[in-house]
Amino acid sequence: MAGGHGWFSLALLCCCLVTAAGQACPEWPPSSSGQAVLAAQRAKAPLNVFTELTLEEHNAVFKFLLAQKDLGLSDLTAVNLTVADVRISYVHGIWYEMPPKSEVLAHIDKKAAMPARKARALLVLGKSSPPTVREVLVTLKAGTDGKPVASNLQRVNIHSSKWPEVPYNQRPHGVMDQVGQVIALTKVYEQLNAFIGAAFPGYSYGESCEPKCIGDNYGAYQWLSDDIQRAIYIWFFMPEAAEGDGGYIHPLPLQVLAAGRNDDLTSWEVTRWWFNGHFFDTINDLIRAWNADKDGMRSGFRMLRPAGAAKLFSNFMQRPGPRRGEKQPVGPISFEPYGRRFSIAQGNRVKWLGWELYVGYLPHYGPRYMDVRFKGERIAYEISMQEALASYGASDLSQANTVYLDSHWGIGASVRELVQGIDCPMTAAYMDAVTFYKGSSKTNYHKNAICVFEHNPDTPVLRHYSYSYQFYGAIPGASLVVRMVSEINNYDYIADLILSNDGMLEVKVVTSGYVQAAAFQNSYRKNFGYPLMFNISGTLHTHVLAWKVDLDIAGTSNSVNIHHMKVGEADDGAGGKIYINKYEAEIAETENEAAYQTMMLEPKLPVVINENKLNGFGSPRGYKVQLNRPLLNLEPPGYARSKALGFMKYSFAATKHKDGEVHSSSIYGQARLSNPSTSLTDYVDGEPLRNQDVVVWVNSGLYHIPVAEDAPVTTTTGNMLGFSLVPFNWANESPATDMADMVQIDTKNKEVPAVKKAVAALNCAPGFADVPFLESGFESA
Ligand SMILES: [Cu+2]
Repeated sequence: MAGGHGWFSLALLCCCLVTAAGQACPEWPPSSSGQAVLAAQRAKAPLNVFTELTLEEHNAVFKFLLAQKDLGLSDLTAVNLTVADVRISYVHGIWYEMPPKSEVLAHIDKKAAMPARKARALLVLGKSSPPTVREVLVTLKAGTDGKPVASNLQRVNIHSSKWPEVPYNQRPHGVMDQVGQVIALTKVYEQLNAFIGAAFPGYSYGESCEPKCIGDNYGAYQWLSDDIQRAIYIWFFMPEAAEGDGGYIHPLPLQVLAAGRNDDLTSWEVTRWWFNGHFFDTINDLIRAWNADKDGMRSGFRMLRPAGAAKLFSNFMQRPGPRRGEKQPVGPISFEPYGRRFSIAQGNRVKWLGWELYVGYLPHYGPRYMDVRFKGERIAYEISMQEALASYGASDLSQANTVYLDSHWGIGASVRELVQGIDCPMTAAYMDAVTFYKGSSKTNYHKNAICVFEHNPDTPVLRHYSYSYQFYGAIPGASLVVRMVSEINNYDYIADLILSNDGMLEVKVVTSGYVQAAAFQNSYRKNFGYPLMFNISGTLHTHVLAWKVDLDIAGTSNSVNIHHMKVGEADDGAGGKIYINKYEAEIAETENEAAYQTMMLEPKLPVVINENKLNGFGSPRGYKVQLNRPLLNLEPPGYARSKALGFMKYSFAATKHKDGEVHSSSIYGQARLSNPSTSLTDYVDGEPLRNQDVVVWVNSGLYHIPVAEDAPVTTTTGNMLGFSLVPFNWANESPATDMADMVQIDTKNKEVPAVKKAVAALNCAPGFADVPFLESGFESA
């Protein structure tokens, strides 16, 4: 945000000088309406090799797939699904198939023709024999009318030749799973409704439940055994006082497991019950125990509900009473005195102060940024999100078994329109996203789902005020943010790519939204979480975000130079021994030497370098990979459910680029945690890494212990995950030194032209005319 006092006060002394020199105020440009400007640009932009599939391309692929009669695909929007449709065949997802890196580089660096545009589609083939899940490629070309036409269906492996297809019951969660859930609950409806009426007087469940209804919601699902290949954990909630989506924190102490023993939906049934700390195999067992008041489960049960003003706790609405900041309801806002300093060309290519990159996304994995360049040189070929994990701890049935791999649920497909001025500053420009995912059988057009804006960090990026009052020099900080926000049901992930004017790049994700809550039990205080309200609690969960960073430092021949932090010895000047810190820099010879997790006990600073390209002082040019919050998986090695969590086995891993090693996690892990089609652990297999095309895999996470302040929704402050890429002998000095807004003042020359230029606009900004530059003056003491 603009408007830090230090910056403006600094500006205004100079601005008086500027005024004395007779400079006029700039003419303010019209307010930036990125959407209005860019919508026209986007419509005209020709496709480039990094353009994600357009609306028309998605629709062309879908139409082409439906026309392949041998696939027997149905358009789910045109079918009235019945139980008999358990084996329906449909398109679950469509996305752009990025061509192999070698083809892309030949095109963008050596002017080879643009590789053929292809789409990848995920097909759930319930009708085929045996039923299966398949991925196919489709080629896209412009038809005679210029509109895209799809052709040439190719079957492709899902990950490697080990995974030509995926077992049908490992398919992504789809509408038929919800049908199974309804069938299971319908079988026990009478008893369940009777129990709900007894345990929660006045409430009922099902179609004629009005006016006091109990709702149900499904959480994670799992492949439990070869016998039970689809199982969904369901929890019940009370939707009262839940305006603003607050049902997530009104759970009842009632949960069930609904499971299908084979792919016959009519076989689905509730196989396990949990009520307020007690487990049962059948509803009749539960009712019998309730009636007999076993272990005091009826006489000791009190369901306290919030009343009056307390009802607001789950309700994300404005509170009554005095409010802070009421007289000044808007804080500092961004202002671009000379107009926008960034541009978006070709619909997806962002340029700003020497930075250039292509913005994209995948419907499952989320944001991906391609061909990231600084001062004309490629820094990274690809920076992309790979996974967002939320894994819960609790002693109940549903929370304990909740492991979400959000790529499965669609990180990129869960974006929404961003709210101007709140989600992004008023100066932001917007880009749309188009996705086809989650078996929706339609292309979803997410307007203004990506925003781009310049941000004033209000801290100089370089700064020195001489001790002897002789000199002041500073370069204002400046950063460009590309932002996408995904709402994965209850949770919100705000994902930023942040570029700085000194060549640093940061990836940052903050979280908000509702916690997934459970019935609070006193034992939870010590292990799983604190009450949000009476008998409601969130439970401990781990968030882990994983990324792929394909760095290209001065070309694709790179190595990983690991600075191992050590203790050494030195002389104290009097013949005594002192201990000092030192590093031992070692270039990793193999992938295994560049994959590790012991960040705290054996500190390491990994740098991706080009051994053959030196800076002016003989150091290999490089970028440091700074892990901002790495997190380890505490589950015991070999634990079956950890197999799908391979992306968090290492805090840092570097592998040789391979076209077949595209992602560190798999959308097919969720449905069977013990058998993912992709795992980072498979990539670290001892290959030589020196002078290779290095790809880095990092994660960042936090332990979220829910507390009262998580209501109504989790705060973004403090919940930051990410990593940074920092120039490390990449240049000969700070790359920020060529910024035009450098401010330089010395006692001999107070009016250097750079000062005038940088501060003229600030002088003209309303409200700052009388703010002195330095109250004590800039004189020798
Ligand atoms: Cu959380």
